[in-house]
Amino acid sequence: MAVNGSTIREVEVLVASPGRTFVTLRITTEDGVVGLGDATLNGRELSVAAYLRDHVAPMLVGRDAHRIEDTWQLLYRGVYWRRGPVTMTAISAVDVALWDIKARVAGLPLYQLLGGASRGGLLAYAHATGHDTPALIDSVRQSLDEGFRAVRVQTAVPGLDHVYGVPAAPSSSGVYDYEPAVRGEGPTVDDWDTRAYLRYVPGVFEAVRNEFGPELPLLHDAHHRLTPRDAAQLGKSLEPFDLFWLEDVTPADNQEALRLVRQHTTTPLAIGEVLTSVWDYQTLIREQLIDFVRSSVAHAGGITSLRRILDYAGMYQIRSGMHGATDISPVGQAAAMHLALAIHNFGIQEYMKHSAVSLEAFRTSFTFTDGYLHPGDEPGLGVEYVDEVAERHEYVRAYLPVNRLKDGTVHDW
Ligand code: KDG
Ligand code: MG
Repeated sequence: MAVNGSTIREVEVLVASPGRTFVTLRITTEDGVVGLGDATLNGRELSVAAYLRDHVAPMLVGRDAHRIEDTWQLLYRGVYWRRGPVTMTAISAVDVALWDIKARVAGLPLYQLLGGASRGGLLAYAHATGHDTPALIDSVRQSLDEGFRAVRVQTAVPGLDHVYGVPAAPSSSGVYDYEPAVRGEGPTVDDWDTRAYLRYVPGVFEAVRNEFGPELPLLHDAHHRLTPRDAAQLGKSLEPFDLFWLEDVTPADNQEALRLVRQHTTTPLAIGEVLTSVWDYQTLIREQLIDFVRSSVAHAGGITSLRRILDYAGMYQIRSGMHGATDISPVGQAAAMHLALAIHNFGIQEYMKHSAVSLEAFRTSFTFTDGYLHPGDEPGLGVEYVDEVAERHEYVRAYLPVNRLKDGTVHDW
């Protein structure tokens, strides 16, 4: 292949733990234009790093960085083994890095290449959490004070010691970071009791509604832990509190499970942060079993692929609600914002702020004003990777927690 300015000269896989672990792909062209992609797969980070370093990088060097669609197809169809989070996270990182390069060469913010802005800003939701209802109400109020206009509500459940979405110990900061409490030898253990949860949660939403009134959009994440019947009961019992969405009520592996849930409740449903391709959504979208697509740019094959999913969803009035927890790096979050600004069927954007140390390693130009995000107008994604800072934070192995029932049985987390 003849070398020209846009030929890929170098592909680097950068692994560091500035506050938490991120894997970042950096592609550089012969002209010295640099593109970044987020390759972080929480708790399994090194598998994607190896996939990229050992298998993908050698294929990319010498290719034209502008051939984004062809590169996507090469890495998807061309390897025979399709889908799965490791492959799709690797493809995502390459795709986003190439879009970053293309936009930097054009001298335009990426959203301009995706069709331009469809709105002025992106309604974002915060995470609120508490060990009891007064603490949760304080946490919601804190989010509103920070400017948020939509809030996800997670709560401890009496009788359970460690529950998804609630900090390990009562803490005034209320921070829950999806970084395991203990880095190192193995996962920490959460505990679970569906009946206790189903009894408790409606009262929490009643208290939050009573405190903040009917307008505030409220969201909740059941994090894959219910059967379809349990999920139907939860959706029904939350109807009086008018949720913006109820997320991941059943394990996302089984699309048909949502049929039963849908038949029994009008509470809007969001699903998909572990789904990685349009095929994972085929039944969910075609049968209109969901209202929001939760996949992230970082795990569902990048801008090229998530846009395909969202265009398909748009035909069925299903909107975006891209995953934006802190394990999506600032690169992945910026990519989400560019895509979300451009598409027509935007719904809401999750926005968990990164720690100060993470934001020293990634210099971002996106903004959060009065509850709305904007990706900014720097050329490309608008994110710079600061090697000197990242290199000071060596990789530390970490695990997501596991979830067990009272008798010790492993349950969905
Ligand atoms: O890596 C997993 C986390 O990002 C996930 O558990 C967070 O469910 C989540 C959410 O809705 O942000
Ligand atoms: Mg979730």
